[in-house]
Amino acid sequence: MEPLLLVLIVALVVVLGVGGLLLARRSRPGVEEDLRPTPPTAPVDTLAPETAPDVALEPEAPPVEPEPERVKPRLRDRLGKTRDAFTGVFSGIASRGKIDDETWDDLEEALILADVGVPTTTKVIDAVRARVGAEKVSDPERVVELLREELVALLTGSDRALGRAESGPSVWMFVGVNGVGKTTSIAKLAQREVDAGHRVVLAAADTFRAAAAEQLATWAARTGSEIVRGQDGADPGSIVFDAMSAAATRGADVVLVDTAGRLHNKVNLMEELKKLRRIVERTDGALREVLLVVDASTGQNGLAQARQFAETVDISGVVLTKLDGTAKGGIVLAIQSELGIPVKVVGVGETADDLIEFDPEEFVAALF
Ligand SMILES: Nc1nc2c(ncn2[C@@H]2O[C@H](COP(=O)(O)OP(=O)(O)O)[C@@H](O)[C@H]2O)c(=O)[nH]1
Ligand SMILES: [Mg+2]
Repeated sequence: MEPLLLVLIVALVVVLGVGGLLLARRSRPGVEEDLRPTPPTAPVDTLAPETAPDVALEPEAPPVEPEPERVKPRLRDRLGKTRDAFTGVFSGIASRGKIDDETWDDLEEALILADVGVPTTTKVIDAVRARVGAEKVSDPERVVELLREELVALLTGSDRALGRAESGPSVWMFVGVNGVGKTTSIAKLAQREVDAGHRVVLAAADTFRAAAAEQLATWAARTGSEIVRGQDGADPGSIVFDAMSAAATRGADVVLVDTAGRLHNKVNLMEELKKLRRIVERTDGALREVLLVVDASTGQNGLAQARQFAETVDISGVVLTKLDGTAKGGIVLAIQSELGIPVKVVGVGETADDLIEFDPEEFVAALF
């Protein structure tokens, strides 16, 4: 009789234990929170399993791979193709020794080819021409210098700092079409914030694509951020709401909201963004940025997209991605001058460190 009793007791303990675990996991039906701060480099699934209470905890598992060296990218080094396109033209102009129609044609062509766009190109060239006339300039090198000054002037004067709430967590929403780099940009800004000693919560409100939350969770683990995510198809609004409450409870500094880039039609997408915005705005002063993410390599198409978004959702700034490897970097100028929306940060690669604060002087200097 005794072994049977023992077996029964063991079975009871196992059933109770498993039941308890399941209950704990199901207590929040819609939204699951994973708010454990994770070490910067360890992927979630390599975290040590829970150990029995009387077993000493290992301080921290040593990283399997050596950490890749973190380098701060320089705009100058990453702007390659746009830079090459410009510098060739400028040295050609300077070497011809005089200012003539060809000078202006070459300048115009360089700007158009870099996707600065016709209105902005015309505006800039006209301004340079006027100064060449007024200052009686005859040296073509001076023309290039004046162009440089006009480009800087076109870009300066905007506030590019990302907004901070006076109290409580600041919410930054990221919007834009599919594949432009929203999730990656969130990772980059999360990394920057974590490096600055801030506590970051990522809200996985792109529930349209099954893999989206998974991608964000990987970045959360890599950057040392926390994530609030839902089951596939969960309501993005409830995720945003939960992320904001979690952030407030835990004293987080920023909540970065990842949103879907594609719904079955544009009207739905825009309506959903407006709804998310309203949810954030229920907390006074929390919404500090609605950042439109634009892929620089799409050039003038990116500008058209930006215009459509800006007409429907109030955009506070642009994150311009993929400026590395494109010759269309002039899109920065078009966005700023045609839409009046400041480019706040730029993406220049695929790692969490490949982010640069946009600085007009530095950008223009990198082109020349
Ligand atoms: N070269 C480069 N690739 C980028 C950059 N930003 C994002 N990407 C890549 O673009 C692809 C789409 O990015 P993702 O963040 O998933 O776009 P989302 O659909 O808007 O969230 C991924 O392969 C990223 O690695 C960038 O600044 N430079
Ligand atoms: Mg995404």
